[in-house]
Formats: sequence, C-alpha cells, structure tokens
Amino acid sequence: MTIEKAAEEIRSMRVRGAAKIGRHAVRALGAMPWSGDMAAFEKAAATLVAARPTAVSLPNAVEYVVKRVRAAPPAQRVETLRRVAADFDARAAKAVDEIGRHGAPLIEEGATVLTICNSQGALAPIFEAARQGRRFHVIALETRPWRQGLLTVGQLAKEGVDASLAVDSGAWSLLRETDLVLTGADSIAKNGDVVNKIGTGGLAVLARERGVPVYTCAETFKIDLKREQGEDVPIEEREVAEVVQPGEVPANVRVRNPVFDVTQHRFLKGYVTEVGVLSRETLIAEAQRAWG
Ligand code: RI2
Repeated sequence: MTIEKAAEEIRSMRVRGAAKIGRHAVRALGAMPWSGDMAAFEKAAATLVAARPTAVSLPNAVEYVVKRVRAAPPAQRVETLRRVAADFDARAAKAVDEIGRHGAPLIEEGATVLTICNSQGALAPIFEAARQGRRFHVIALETRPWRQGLLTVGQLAKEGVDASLAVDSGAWSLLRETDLVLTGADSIAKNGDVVNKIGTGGLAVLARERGVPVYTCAETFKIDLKREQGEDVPIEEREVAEVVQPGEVPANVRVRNPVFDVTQHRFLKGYVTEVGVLSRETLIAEAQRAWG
C-alpha cells in the first residue's frame, strides 16, 4: 500500500471511521519503503494527515509515530518506525476492547439502546453486553447521506443482537422507547464537546428533553488538546453528489453537506474510554496519563 493510495482510501471514505482512519494511516507509514530520509517521511505523514480534516484521531495517530521516529537516533529510525506503528495499532485495537468492558454495564437486561452512524467505539459496549448474556434492543439511525446505519445493523445482526434501523428524523419519536444513547466521536475538544457524525448534536439535545442519558464512546486519542471547544474543530463539508443526483435540484440552489456537528458537553452524561467511564472533569487528565 502506497502513502498516496492510503490517503486516497481515507479521502474517498473507502476506509472510514475515526479510529480506523488513524490506524490505516499509521499502518501505511509503518509499511512504507523507507531508508531513513526524514524529509520523505515528514511528507508522507503530512499527506496522510491532510486526507480528512475533522477526526483528530488521524493527526494524533500519525503524530504518535512521527514524534518517536524523530526522537530516535538516525541509525534506528527505520526500525523505530516499524515498531511504533505496530505498537499504535495494537494499542488502538486493545482500546476498543477496553471501551467495551467499561461500557457494557451501562446496558441493562431488556434495555433499548439508540446509536447513530457506525462507530466501533459505540458498538463495543453493545457487543460486550451481548457476550455477557444480556438481551436488549438496539436502534440504529440510518445516518444520511452515507447510510452508515446499514453497516451498524449489519454488524449487530452478525453478532446476534436484536436490532432495528430507523431514519434520522425518527430520533425524537424513538427516544420515547430508548433507555440509553451511545455515540462515537471523531474529535473531543478540551472542554469535553464532542464532534461526531452530523445529527449527533441534535440527537443529544432531544435525548436531554426525553431524559435519556447520552454517552460518547471513544478512545482517548480522539481528544484534541489544541481545540478549546467543539466549535473550534473544522467541520468537513463533502461533495454535493453524496446528497443529490445531478438535476434533482434547480441549478441555482446550493446543496450543503456538512458531515459532522458539535455536541456540547452539557448534553453528555459521560465518556466511555479505554481508561474507564469518565466525567468531563476527569477526561483530559486521564487521557494525558494514558498517553504520557
Ligand atoms: P469509530 C465516523 O466518521 C462517525 O462519525 C463515527 O461516529 C466516528 O467516525 C467514530 O467511529 P466517518 O468516518 O472510531 O463515518 O468509533 O465520517 O469507529
């Protein structure tokens, strides 16, 4: 896999999901033919980071590797790259299992859980609760325009979890029969605001009105220490063709396709991370402890 190919796979969303794009970039770096030339390495890292703008997991994952390679003595750079890339990948895989372990107790026997998009972080507690023998129901919102909800119900069905699919605008109605909302995250700002798939912010507001707790399930490498609040995170706006076919709207109508939004921290009950279920107050300190 070349760097350009990996970047293109991320850009086109052939490889998607916040954690997955970070891991994909790191794997591409780890596998690049390289003799130790730092300029070429930094260029490859920059190409990967530029592929998508919102999920901080991408630059954070790349930075994890770049920092360690830069710090290595020149003669050990190549070996360091191979090793730290593999380390990050293993750590990220383990984090999802840990999120499952910490989050599973939130799901009670007979509960109904609602989720949006397709997040391996949000699915991890669901799969773990099912493995522990509890029976419950999961509603997946379709998530226009990419319809990642179809991926979610596919995964749920494969694991034998009772699931249903609903259009995004069904959220308000369906929250009447929902006990818990689990979402993923693409970025978490320093104040605890979460940037996730478009619709998540509104869903959290509606859930508050219905008295349903909302938890964000995310690895701590999705924390963006450079952004004070969610509104500071750049929101990716993708092509019009993802929303409408040519000719479907008059030529003088603009079509918008922002793919993420901000969930203000006050609408979240907590953060299910690989280091435990955290409050906004403990999130940053725990994350810093985890990553050093
Ligand atoms: P995991 C996805 O973004 C969704 O917004 C999802 O909630 C988030 O990444 C986290 O996914 P996209 O790549 O890392 O579909 O939990 O735009 O799998």
